[in-house]
Amino acid sequence: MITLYQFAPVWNIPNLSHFCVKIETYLRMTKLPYEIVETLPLKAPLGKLPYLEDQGEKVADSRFIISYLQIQYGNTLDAHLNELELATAKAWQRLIEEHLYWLSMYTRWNYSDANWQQNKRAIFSVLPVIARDCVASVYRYLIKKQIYGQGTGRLNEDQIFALAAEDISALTVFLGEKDYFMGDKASTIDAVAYGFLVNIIACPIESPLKRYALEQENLVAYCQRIQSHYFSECGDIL
Ligand SMILES: N[C@@H](CCC(=O)N[C@@H](CS)C(=O)NCC(=O)O)C(=O)O
Repeated sequence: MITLYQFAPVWNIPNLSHFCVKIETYLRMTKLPYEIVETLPLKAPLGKLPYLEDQGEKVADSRFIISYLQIQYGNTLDAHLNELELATAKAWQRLIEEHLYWLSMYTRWNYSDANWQQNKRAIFSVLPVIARDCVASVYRYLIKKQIYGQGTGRLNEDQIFALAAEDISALTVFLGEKDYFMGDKASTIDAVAYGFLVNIIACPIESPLKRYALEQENLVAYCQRIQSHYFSECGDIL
């Protein structure tokens, strides 16, 4: 049995981690049976979640988790895509995971005290009260260092939210009237896009990024469609 290690669920979305939702969505889209172990990144092989255990092997990093699952169980989800479509999907994946992700991270860890309190409660409430504040402060320091190192943390808010609007607009235009990113059938890029968009649109982290994304009716409907289909237990996204 595949075991997926991820954060405990909070809010009305599958997980507060964009990358964890990506993997759980992929598992549901491919109908692979799995069980979940709730944990924190401290114990993960690369210090990050998600990671997965299967047949005695630990696989870390969502990109390598999907490669592993494709090799072990077949790449049925993307079988209908041609080379150009696969290349296009890969470029979107990188925009979402390597750019939009950091803008979203900024809204959780840097942007406002209200957001930080939400984020802190969501992640660290699983810890004993005595350790919670201290671990949360250390983590906040480390994650803000990552956001600064990646570059987003060096920009001002106007610049950050201008970049966010560019990413969201690009996604809105590309999705257009389609049901899924690459057409009328779900593929791996939809596990990615849903994982990240639902973590912007449907969680209580307020910012111009969320407000702008909520204005894009097709993206909101897309998240609702995927959530209703694959995560009906989470209810409606809004
Ligand atoms: N490239 C990794 C990124 C995973 C990642 O950044 N996970 C975050 C949660 S969304 C994490 O565990 N961060 C903890 C840390 O950086 O200390 C992947 O694709 O899995």
